[in-house]
Amino acid sequence: MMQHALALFLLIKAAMSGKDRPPRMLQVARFRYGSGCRTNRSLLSWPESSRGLVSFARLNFSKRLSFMTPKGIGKTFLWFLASLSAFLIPARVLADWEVNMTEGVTAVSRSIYDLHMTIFIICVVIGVLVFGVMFYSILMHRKSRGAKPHPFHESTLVEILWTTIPFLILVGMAIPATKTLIDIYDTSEAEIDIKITGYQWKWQYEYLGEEVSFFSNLQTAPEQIYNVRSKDPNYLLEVDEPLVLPTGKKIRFLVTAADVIHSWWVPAFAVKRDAIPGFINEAWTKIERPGIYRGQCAELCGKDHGFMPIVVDARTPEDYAKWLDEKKEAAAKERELTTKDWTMAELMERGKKTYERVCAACHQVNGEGMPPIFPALKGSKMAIEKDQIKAHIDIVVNGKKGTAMQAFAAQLSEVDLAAVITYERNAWGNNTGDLITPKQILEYKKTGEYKAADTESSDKSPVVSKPTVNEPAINTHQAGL
Ligand code: HEC
Ligand SMILES: [Cu+2]
Repeated sequence: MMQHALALFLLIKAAMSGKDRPPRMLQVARFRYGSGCRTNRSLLSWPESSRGLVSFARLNFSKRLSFMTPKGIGKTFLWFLASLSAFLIPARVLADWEVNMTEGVTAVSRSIYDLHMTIFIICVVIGVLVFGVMFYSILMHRKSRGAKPHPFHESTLVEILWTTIPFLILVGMAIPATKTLIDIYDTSEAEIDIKITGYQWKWQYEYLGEEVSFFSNLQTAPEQIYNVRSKDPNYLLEVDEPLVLPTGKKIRFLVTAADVIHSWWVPAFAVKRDAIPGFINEAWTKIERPGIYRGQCAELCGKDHGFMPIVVDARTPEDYAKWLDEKKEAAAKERELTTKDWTMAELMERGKKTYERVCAACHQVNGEGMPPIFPALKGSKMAIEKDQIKAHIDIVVNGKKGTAMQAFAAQLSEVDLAAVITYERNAWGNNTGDLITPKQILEYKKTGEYKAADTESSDKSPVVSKPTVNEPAINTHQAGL
């Protein structure tokens, strides 16, 4: 409110600054047409001749354009700029005037901040000195004051001075900068390794050596995005599963991407590292205070680039250990489920949930899709014909390149994959009776082969007996890295 009132006031001022009082107007007219102009005198009295009329019209014209004098233009422009900036700066920024970079919550972020301030102050001092001398010289030694240039040539002293002084300043800036830079890149002796993989449009976090891995998706409701509902304070900065990290431990991030280039950025840690497919970039942090820290993907990565936020939940080492144990337990349970013998009813129940959570956005809850882009699964050949089972598993596990149908191998567990495929083959009247087990999915992921269920197959060698069966899902993913 205040801000708009201010902007309006400034805008009116800008418009008014063009109007001049009448006496000045005449001066302006003289200035523009020359005092030697013959018509000027008759113009000051009432114009009688036609020539006078023309001049009068001219004067009126120039009255309207009086702000076109150099001074008038400058004034109008300045007021206009002022009102424009009042309009453009969001009220929130005016409220808490926060223009500097954040200090952050790590030693590195603080040393980056200090470095930034040091260099900034050096620049300000240099700026004030140089411009001070320059403006002083322009003002005090101007021609109208009778200043005479000093006619000297090639001063060795001056040349040495203006070479060595900047050189010393640069060296003085390079020393703290290099120290900070070396610190930023020193990822040695980390206690915890987290592999971060950027996907269009989500992040995957793997706790290396802990067999814990999960995806972190945007949680902001579409109603907020489409302005149906008012926006939360952390609009577009909320995820379903934050990255949980302990405080006081050196954590190394191994950053990569699965599709295009992303960038993992959390300002409070001063960590911003490009996530590039096929490369692993390193970064590290040591968080001092527990809390929730938010960040974003910082590399334009496609249409939902703004929809893949980062949330870090920093906890005390004890709380972190507890969380990790729970996560591990859940992961172990999940793996046990892979080898369990599933019934049709169990798979259907779980498949329905997975389908509605992951697939329904495109294929719709009723399985009818949105042809022609998102095919219907209800009655689809792939979902009902027996000899298409392998193709069905393949498209869900590996996706289809160049379409929105992505590979779900790394995103869903074997159980979820088996359940969702079973669900698709039996829901919405696709009553095939086909039951796809998690074991078959695991086998398919490893060998690319699909074996029909034990009852139909003569080859009875059970997949379970293979020692590799208990490998966590993340290993199959890592292999593809
Ligand atoms: C982002 C949108 C999207 C999501 C989410 C999605 N799909 Fe798809 N799906 C597609 C598109 C697009 C195709 C068509 C690909 C093509 O051009 O062949 C497709 C094709 C398929 C097909 C082949 C259908 C046929 O008859 O050819 C199956 C099966 C399938 N998806 C299953 C799934 C499952 C299971 C999930 C969830 C785990 C899922 N999809 C999630 C977009 C999606
Ligand atoms: Cu991204």
